Amino acid sequence: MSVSAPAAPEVTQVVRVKTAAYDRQMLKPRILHFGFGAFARAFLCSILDETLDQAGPGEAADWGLVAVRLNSGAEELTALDATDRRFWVAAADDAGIAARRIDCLVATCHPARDGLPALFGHFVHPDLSIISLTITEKGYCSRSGALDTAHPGIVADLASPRQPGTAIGVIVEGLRLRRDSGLPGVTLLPLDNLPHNGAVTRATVVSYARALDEQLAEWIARHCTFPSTMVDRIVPALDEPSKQLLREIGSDDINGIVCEPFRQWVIEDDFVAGRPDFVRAGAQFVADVAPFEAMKLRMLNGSHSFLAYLGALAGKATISDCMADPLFVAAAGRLMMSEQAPTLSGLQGIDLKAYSDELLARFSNSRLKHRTTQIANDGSQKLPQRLLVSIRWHLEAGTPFPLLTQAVAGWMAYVRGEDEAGQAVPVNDPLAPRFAAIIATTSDGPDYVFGMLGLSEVFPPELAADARFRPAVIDSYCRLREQGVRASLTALLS
Ligand code: CS2
Repeated sequence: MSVSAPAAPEVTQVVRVKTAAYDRQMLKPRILHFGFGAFARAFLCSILDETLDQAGPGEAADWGLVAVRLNSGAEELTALDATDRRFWVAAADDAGIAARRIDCLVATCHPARDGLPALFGHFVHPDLSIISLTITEKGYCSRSGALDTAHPGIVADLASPRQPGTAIGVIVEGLRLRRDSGLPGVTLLPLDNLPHNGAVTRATVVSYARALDEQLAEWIARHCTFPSTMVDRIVPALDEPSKQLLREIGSDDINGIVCEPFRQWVIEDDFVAGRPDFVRAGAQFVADVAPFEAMKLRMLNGSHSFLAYLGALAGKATISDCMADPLFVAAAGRLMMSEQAPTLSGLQGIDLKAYSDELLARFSNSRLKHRTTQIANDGSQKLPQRLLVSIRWHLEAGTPFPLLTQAVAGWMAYVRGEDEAGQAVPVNDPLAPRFAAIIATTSDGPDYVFGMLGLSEVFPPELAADARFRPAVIDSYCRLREQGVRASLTALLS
């Protein structure tokens, strides 16, 4: 089956359509990507494809990508194979749509479909240079930046390292085979919203390897690199609203992805086996990504989580629905400028007010149906770097942080599984069974908040016990439950 180009839509809007100019026959399996979901397609693949298009004369445009998924989604990879591994990325906003056909995929692989040996075959390919990751926060099996040795997936993989199930276990076994084949090291390139994601990847991979084989750990540490990156593009899951938009522009591509036009990639230039010149597609190489990561995680992702929990509780289905409500716009703007921006440093030349205004405009993009309940997923993995790090900053500085507290209280209310109208909301989180146990054994109020603060994976004990933080969360939570989201936000903004 081929992928047909979007046709001109009936509605009045600008639609631009582009297909790759480079020679697909030249592609080699140089990038092995884990976690091939919507974000990888709309971010890494679109940047890679544009980079390949702009290769200079005589330069080999050979950076093909192998798409891997380890858990769900084997059928999505099979659907990609059926379109010759081509798919459309439609960058949409209220001004129009720019669609590009992506050609850079050279293979797909899922161990449940193809077998583990097929996956490990990609590790021992001499052309492999980069292993990139969009495995979400929980995929790193880390706790406070180090390998979580009690993680059930890690425990299982360490007991049976030749049959791994986690990304960390698969990568280490794959690198072992690579080393044993006498091949050189590779770059491990994380693209997930974790602070110091390169260092976290290094820590988890090397510690896991060390638990099995000290020499392998040494080899990885010496021969592989782990650049940190800050990634940014809003890409809703490929669900019905995205498919509807694709149909509106005449695309019948079942693999097509809708995202926003904005894209930002800031990368540490530490690649051990070469890299595409991503600068050609707008990426920025810097010596230290940390200030950019902190800015994006706190300003964008922090307010995303704030809007997701409080918005979902108030019955708002999407982020743009939140932005249609002046109360939520004001609250998100205040959170960014009064409570997140002051915590940032090392960002010479960046105007944080302009950044915050741009974020509010991006959130307002009504073409993206970015569900609040999607962003609400995995809060236990997201709160520390999006909200709690800033709360700790304010506690040290002695400054107020009412909206950050409100977001934490909103999360606690959300994971009870119902919005304010009593409608069920999905609670997808690795700690969901723990939430359920706390809900079952506490009364709804301060008792429940105490229980939730006892989740040491989320709240470091000294934060949970802090004499300013603990009563503030209890107050916020109780007000939220008694008066609702609107009244609580109105009171905080007055
Ligand atoms: C979102 C992010 O789902 C979430 O948690 O906050 O996926 C967000 O859309 C991206 O980080 C934007 O770059």
